[in-house]
Amino acid sequence: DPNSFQWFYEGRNGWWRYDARTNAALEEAYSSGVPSLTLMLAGHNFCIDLSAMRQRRADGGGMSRNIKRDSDNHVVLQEHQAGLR
Ligand code: V3L
Repeated sequence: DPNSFQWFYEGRNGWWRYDARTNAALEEAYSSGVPSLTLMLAGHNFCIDLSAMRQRRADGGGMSRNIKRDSDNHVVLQEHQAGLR
């Protein structure tokens, strides 16, 4: 859907897409003004802070990562230009 949005978390070499279910949960939280949420991802609870636009494991371990929200058509164009689509 070119009018939809995709959320990402930052990795060492670029941005990772949140999975579709988490993406939908983030869109729901964002559009209702929820400042942060905790979700189970890859076996850990993560606190995703939509005010600070960062995520981190709820137990304080691991990395604090930047997150971003981008229009999906923009992302598809970037991936097309990079030869990924
Ligand atoms: N969705 C799914 N898995 C996640 C997420 C998320 N939003 N956040 C972290 N993990 P941490 P580089 C990531 C995983 O933040 O080298 C990537 O998906 C996380 O996986 O490190 O930084 C890559 O698989 C890690 O396995 O504390 O680009 C991998 O890191 C684990 O949860 C390397 O990415 C701990 O997260």
